[in-house]
Amino acid sequence: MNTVFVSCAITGGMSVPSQSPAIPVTPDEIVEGAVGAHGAGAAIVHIHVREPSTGKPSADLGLFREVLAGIAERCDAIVQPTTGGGVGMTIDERARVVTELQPEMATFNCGSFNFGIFKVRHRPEMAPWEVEYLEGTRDYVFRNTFADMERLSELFREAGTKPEYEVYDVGHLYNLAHLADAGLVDFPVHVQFVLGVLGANAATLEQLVHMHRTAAGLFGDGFTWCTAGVGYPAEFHLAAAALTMGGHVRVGLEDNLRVESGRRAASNAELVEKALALARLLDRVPAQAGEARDLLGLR
Ligand code: KMH
Ligand code: ZN
Repeated sequence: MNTVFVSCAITGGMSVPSQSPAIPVTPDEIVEGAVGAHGAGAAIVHIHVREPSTGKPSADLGLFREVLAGIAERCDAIVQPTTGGGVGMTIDERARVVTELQPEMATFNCGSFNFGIFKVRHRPEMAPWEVEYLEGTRDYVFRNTFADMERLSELFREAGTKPEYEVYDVGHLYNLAHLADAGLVDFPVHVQFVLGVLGANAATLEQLVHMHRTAAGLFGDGFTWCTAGVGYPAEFHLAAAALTMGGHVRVGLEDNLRVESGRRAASNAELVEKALALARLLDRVPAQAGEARDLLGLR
């Protein structure tokens, strides 16, 4: 309970690179960002990939292969690719990273919902595709139907990959309970409370407590959990709440670009350092990747 791991979401799929020069784009930059985050104390690195020439979010298996191998060569972090993908990707494209590369862990999204990033400020330096990508989310549903989730559950099991269940709203916990009732879930589960997405639940203490209480009612002590607050200061407010309540913490440029209210983060490592400083102030003991593997029951 006193040990805490920090996960770092390195680049993301629901942002465009002109939002910050710190967002890693090429495989080398993503590997560098992950190794830096791990060096700063992150036990898990959460990975999306982008087309190297444009920075557009991608689900290309070759890019995932290159990035996962590059990180594994240089550090011991738990490498957790996404199956969330980005706008316009099918569930089969999104799942291939699990079926083909069999990572020890990957994300598993627990419901369909609107996922709007159109309120991101348009900057003059944005390429036309970036503005189009942001604006396109006015009409975007992040699709994770029951059929998708049932299929994905089987694929995770076949691959021996542990899901990190991403819940963005309280109903997603009931979807997960439904999958458990159908025998598609192995306990203990690891749940990520992702709060602050436009289209899902808010990044407030009240909603975190409500969702945590709901999870405890559904799963008893059969779950570990983490928070990912989207935006600033949500990322660090939820981190502080999780540290206080016994949860784990995710930070990273996927979710938030600022390290202080008036200052953009220069790297993922800087966000990890701030999360770990908070952890130490609150007497939580940071876990290395090996201890996080034990906590999560990874192979
Ligand atoms: N993009 C985040 C809001 C995933 O990659 O599967 C949620 C996320 C999910 O990280
Ligand atoms: Zn992600």
